[in-house]
Amino acid sequence: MSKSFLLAGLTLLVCSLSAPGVTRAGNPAGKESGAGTGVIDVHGKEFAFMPNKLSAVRGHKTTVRFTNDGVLAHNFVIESLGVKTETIQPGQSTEVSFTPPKIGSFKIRCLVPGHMEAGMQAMIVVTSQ
Ligand SMILES: [Cu+2]
Repeated sequence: MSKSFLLAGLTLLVCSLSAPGVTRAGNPAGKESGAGTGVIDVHGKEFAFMPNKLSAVRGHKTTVRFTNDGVLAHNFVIESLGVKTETIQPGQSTEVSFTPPKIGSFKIRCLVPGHMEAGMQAMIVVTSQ
């Protein structure tokens, strides 16, 4: 008698456990559309970029929105891809758009003298899809 009672309890447990999973699967996070918009938010300060590893897709237009969270002027440069923002002051933002023509890993730097050497560098990985 206790065995069938346990079985019923287990069945109930399994049903209640699987139900939320079904709900989640039917409701994909609609806000997570980074791949579609191609806009990457990058923040810079002394002396780092955040995030310090970006990704992009070859042949797909990518926009970087660079915000200066620091107390010095900074810029965002990917020399290998010909990408360069203006040097912006603390609290400012700027955007740069580009379409990576090749796959690979490319260095991102701040070209204000001394900043890259102090650690203000990052990477962008361009993949084929
Ligand atoms: Cu800098």
